[in-house]
Parts: sequence; C-alpha cells; structure tokens
Amino acid sequence: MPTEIIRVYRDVLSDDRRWAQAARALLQARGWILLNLIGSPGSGKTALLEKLAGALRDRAACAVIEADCATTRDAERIRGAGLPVSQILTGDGCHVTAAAVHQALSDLPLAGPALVFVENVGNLVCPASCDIGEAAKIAVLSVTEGEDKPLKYPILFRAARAVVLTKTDLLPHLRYRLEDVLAALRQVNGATPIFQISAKTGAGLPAFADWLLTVGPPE
Ligand SMILES: Nc1nc2c(ncn2[C@@H]2O[C@H](COP(=O)(O)OP(=O)(O)OP(=O)(O)O)[C@@H](O)[C@H]2O)c(=O)[nH]1
Ligand SMILES: [Mg+2]
Repeated sequence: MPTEIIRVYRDVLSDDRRWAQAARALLQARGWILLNLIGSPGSGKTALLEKLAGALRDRAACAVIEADCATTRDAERIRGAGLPVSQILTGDGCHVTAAAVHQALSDLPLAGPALVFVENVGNLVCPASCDIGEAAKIAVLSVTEGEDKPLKYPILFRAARAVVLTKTDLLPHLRYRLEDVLAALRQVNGATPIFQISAKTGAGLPAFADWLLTVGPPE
C-alpha cells in the first residue's frame, strides 16, 4: 500500500492573532495603553524614550519593553532613565512577537493605569505588519535617513497613528529638504500627526508627550 503524505501546517499567523488578543485583554484589565515604536536601527527610538521618561514624569506612569536581536544595552539605558523595563531578545527574529510581548506584560511590576512602550527591533518593514496588541504604532524616522523613506517603505507609515521625525537639531548640517519628507508622509498617510523632535535639545517633545496622553485603548 503506497504511503500517503499528509502535510500539516502550523497556523502561525492565527497563533500571533490569538496572542495579540490575549495581550489586548491583559492591557484592558490592567488599564495600560501599549505604544509600539518602530523605526530603523539608530533612528533614535531609545533616545526618544529616555527623554520621554522626563517629559511624562508626574503625568503618567510609564514602562518600557525593549526588543533587540541581542544585548541588554537599551534596557540598561532605560533603567538609567528611571523607568521599569524588560528586554526581549529576538535572536534572528526581525520583530517582536505578540506572544513575547504578552509574557513581558504579564511580568511588568506596575500597579494602576500606565503607558507601556515597546521599542521594536530596528526595522522599517517587518514590525509594521505585526499586531502585538498595541493601541498605536508610532513610526520613528530620523532626518539622517533621507526624505524618501515614507515613499520607499510605505507599510509602516500607512499603519502609523503618529510619526516622530527625530534628530531635527541636525537639520542645519544636512542637505535635507524638510518639505519633501512632509510631502512624502502626506502622500502615504494624509491623516497621521507628525511630530518634529530633537532628543538632544528636547525641542518638540512637549507636544508629542501631550498627544501620547490622548491615545485610548484599541477598539
Ligand atoms: N543629534 C542627535 N542625535 C541623536 C538624537 N536622537 C538620537 N541620536 C543619536 O543617534 C544614535 C542612535 O540613537 P538610539 O537612541 O540608540 O537609536 P535607536 O533607534 O534606539 O537604535 P536601535 O535600538 O539600535 O535601533 C545615538 O548616537 C544617539 O545619540 C537627536 O535627537 N539628535
Ligand atoms: Mg534603541
């Protein structure tokens, strides 16, 4: 009798969906808002979080989940800024999964309502299409990356509820047309607010901190 091969596929995507739903339920039960920071390696995500720790002090309880392929360097920086933090190491994974976020959320030492930031693995593509139960994806784009990135990597900028344009203190030293990146962002996503920020000088940070406090839970 010939052997019949039965192929079995694991439904990874719906597994991810289930974990994202579980994360959302946990977040709702604890009164936490999850904010997913996504941008290229070195775009300034950790520097932004370090500054936000100060800008949001006395306004909201905050915590950070760091996701990197390797090292706890960013978690150490966030701990230095005075926020509770945990680090997810993704190894060869190009973004953090909802399952790992759910686990990190379960272990967060926070009582009462809070903003929980995820600093995703530095990558403009993979994290953009992954649901981790967040209330908002926030795109972090630095002025040193070029004006055309929203056009070349539209998935993230379409999905983002806000865009943070970082390192604006460097503008006088660059051949960079601010109006071009703003037009590119508008072309890809006409609705999303754009915050121009320097983590070095703190310029633009208060308006972004105010906006963060308006983000509600996901529907
Ligand atoms: N001039 C200037 N430099 C900045 C600013 N924000 C970040 N940097 C510098 O940019 C480099 C990268 O910043 P990080 O905060 O580590 O960037 P990141 O996005 O967290 O990097 P990964 O976690 O590795 O993806 C560091 O040398 C920062 O000092 C800024 O607003 N202005
Ligand atoms: Mg970082």
